[in-house]
Amino acid sequence: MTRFLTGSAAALMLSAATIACAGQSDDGGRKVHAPGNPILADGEYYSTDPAPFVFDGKLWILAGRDEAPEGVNDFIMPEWQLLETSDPASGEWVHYPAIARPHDVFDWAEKGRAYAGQIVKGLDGRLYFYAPVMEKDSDAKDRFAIGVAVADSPTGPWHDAHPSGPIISQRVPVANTIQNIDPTVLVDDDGRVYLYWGTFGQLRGVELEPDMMTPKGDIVTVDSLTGFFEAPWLMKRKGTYYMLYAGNKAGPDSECTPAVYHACIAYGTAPSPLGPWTYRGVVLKPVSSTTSHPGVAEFKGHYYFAYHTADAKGGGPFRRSVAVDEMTFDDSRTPAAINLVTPTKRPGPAPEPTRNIAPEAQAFASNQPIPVQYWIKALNDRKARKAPLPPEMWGNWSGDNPASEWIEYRWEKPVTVNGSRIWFFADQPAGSGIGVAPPAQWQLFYWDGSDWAEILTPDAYPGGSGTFLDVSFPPVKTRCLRAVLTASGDGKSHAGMGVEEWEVLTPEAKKPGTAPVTPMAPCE
Ligand code: FUB
Repeated sequence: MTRFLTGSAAALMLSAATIACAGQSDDGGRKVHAPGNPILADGEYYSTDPAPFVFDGKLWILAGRDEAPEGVNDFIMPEWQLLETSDPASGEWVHYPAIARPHDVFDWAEKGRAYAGQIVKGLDGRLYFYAPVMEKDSDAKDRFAIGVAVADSPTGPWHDAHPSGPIISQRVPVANTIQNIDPTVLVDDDGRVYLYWGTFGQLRGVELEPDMMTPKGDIVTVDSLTGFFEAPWLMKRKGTYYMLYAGNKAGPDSECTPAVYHACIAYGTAPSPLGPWTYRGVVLKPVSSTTSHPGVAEFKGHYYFAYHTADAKGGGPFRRSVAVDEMTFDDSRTPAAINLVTPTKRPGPAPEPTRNIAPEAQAFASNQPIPVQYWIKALNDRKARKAPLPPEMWGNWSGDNPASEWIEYRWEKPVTVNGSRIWFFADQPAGSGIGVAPPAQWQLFYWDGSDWAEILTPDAYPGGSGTFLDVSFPPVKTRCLRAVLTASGDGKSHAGMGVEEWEVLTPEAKKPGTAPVTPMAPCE
């Protein structure tokens, strides 16, 4: 959102950025000043799965709340919360924590798992909240189900509008085997109501009766939206229906993401609410959290695109935070195309000088194409995690692993370096011939202008995993640096190898830079 600010306003806000400006609003919310994304950034409240809507002349965002302790890889989500503003560009928001909890609203639901919901204004003028929750007494293999609550104000009180149970589950309205979450609802201009939902590549849609909760007609299965993974968002503009969604068509040439477990936001269009749907392209590139989740609302002549990232203090894949940026359309195309959204961030403190110049290089590896569960850019993303998810590292496990592999950095111009730190991932002990184990050995080589030359260190290259392993050496000047990794094993079978982070150090610390975008030529 910083791109909405004038220079002087941005400067003023920058000086205030480190001060948490929270007071009390008239109706009990907490006033929050957000000089950019994410809106809640101090790590006190994480916010996730945004679903924006307009009510009473204000822009509201329904959000879940991530509460996973650090290092826990699970969606610990006890409740829903709201953000409200009269002007997103002002950075002035009101935050309403804990507006609803699954077991408080739905007698048939258990505590926790307050996943991605949506609030829409019904045909009777009341607000309807479509909430994925877990059924507590169900023999379904997957107990996720979609309930509907009703209220007259976004902050509630919310009551179960369908007390007999969920409107969608593995048992109702027809037996199914999918995970029934991520509902999105559109009330069309003609008063008809449509619900879509789904995850893990399964997208379903159905019309609802004017009561906003009774399914009407057949359920449609959508399989024409390329790479659909989850998080559908249904909207309509100028007669065209748009479906935004989290997609993960992984592979080296994917315009979405090269790694599974990362998602872009993609979209398709349809001439009518239940399809047929045509894939149209990418709206948002992968963000810093492994999941991505879209929501859009038109407010005062602008379209606002809400999503979540891991950019708040202490953030991560299970500690996500809501961000908002403007979304625009290219009306010269038919149907109008959604322009790629440029994510913006709040101003941060000036980066500390560093000796690590790996982030200024492009990373390559000998195992091209990299298996889609890994991500080469994780090598120099400045993040080493105690409990990484698969895409948060480079790796080579394939079931038939080679005896050695290399990873390489290429810089635009020669650099002088005299140290390096590497963090290996392992799920097997040293010496293993299966799984992912610390390499039996690793060694650095630099391109000396005509060949790869070994880097000799005064001490042996240290072994291990789950922590940085440091080496220092007399300075060398080079454009390309390689780490050659020898796999552990018994000579017949080799373990795979994984690297979470690989730093390369210059003699003196300096202001951090970024990697060039155009592909770096090899050293030869
Ligand atoms: O927040 C839990 C799940 O993560 C949502 O249901 C998905 O859309 C993803 O954002």
